[in-house]
Amino acid sequence: MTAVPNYTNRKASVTQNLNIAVVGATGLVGEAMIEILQERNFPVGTLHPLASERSLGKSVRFRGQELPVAVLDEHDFSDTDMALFSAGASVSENHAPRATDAGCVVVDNTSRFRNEPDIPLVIPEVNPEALVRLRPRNIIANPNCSTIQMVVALKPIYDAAGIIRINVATYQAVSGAGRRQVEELARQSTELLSGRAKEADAGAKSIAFNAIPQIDSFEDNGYTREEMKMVWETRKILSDDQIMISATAVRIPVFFGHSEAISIETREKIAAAEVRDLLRAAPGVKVLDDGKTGGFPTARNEAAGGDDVFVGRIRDDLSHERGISMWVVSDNVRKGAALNSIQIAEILVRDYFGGM
Ligand code: NAP
Ligand code: 3JN
Repeated sequence: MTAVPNYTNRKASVTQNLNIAVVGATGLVGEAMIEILQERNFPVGTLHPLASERSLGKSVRFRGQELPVAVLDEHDFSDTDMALFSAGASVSENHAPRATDAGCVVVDNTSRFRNEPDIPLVIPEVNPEALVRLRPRNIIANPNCSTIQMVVALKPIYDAAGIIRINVATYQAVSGAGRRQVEELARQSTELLSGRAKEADAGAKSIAFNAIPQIDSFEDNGYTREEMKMVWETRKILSDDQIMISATAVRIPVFFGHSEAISIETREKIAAAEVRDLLRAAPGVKVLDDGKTGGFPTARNEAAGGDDVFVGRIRDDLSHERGISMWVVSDNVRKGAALNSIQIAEILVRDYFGGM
């Protein structure tokens, strides 16, 4: 991993614990963030779980205590050292600047700031050095889940052989769209299996037993925003405006774990066996590639609930002499969102707040 320089202007010293706000604490991502803060023994002083008025009366469990969820609109960030935002882009738009104005550092899991040139967009295994640009905004953006697992798997190949072109099809779990969509898949599946399904409205697509080639809204170029996020974000993270990327993002009836079929064209010829060796040594990556029945990773069996990006089915692309194809799966809520944000926070604690 690239060393990250120390920062000046530290707000707190890490002999003391940090006061952390989780914005969107009752959501799938916020809930995973709180679990991971506990799992990784993050130096939390006070945890502020924040959500909307809808969550008043709810609580979250942290280190054996029930903490009441408070309303974001009413939270004063002046005593909060770091805020992990995961409540949608418009919430970040309205409240992240309010948090940074109060002296808080924001790790933002939404798309709101990802494409702004003075905001670092960080995957800790890939470009931790981008954190030197933390100032003056004090906001770090967490990439989209589909981008994160793809770039973690491709970075070692990019460094070794160069990558000119990426073609990717995603198979994305419903948890990527939030708690309500997880419940909707369960509801539709139960209705269909018990013969109680109603006809879908004209034009509406069911998620149970289906595959839907639209995630997020359509852009003018015929791609969806989810697909274009993969293009914009990969270029920014790799600092490479020339890399060509074409994505097809598909929602499938899986609860947790995104899968991706990726084909790349490298600058230099690299053999599948070499790629396997590179990826076996790569941070955050596990290779499971036995070339036989079941010798590959899947979302449900390997990825869900874990921290790694799994890679399998690594092979020479028969359609290009400098082509490699592979299958990549990871837990979209953990490495794709919550875990990546907390890994960023851990670097900030070590290099910005001065400890850990
Ligand atoms: P979710 O399960 O639907 O949860 C949404 C959370 O946001 C809830 O805690 C909700 O609280 C809170 N919230 C919504 N509106 C709010 C408001 N006006 N003020 C305060 N809190 C508000 O969704 P999720 O899966 O956790 O995802 C949340 C966000 O994370 C997404 O919108 C997206 O921006 C980001 N995300 C990023 C990735 C990624 O690829 N990096 C992946 C998934 C999600 P209430 O119930 O009280 O409204
Ligand atoms: O659909 C998925 O699998 C990933 C979704 C991510 C997402 C969902 C709602 C809003 C995002 C994101 O992180 O790009 C956003 C958003 O912040 O725009």
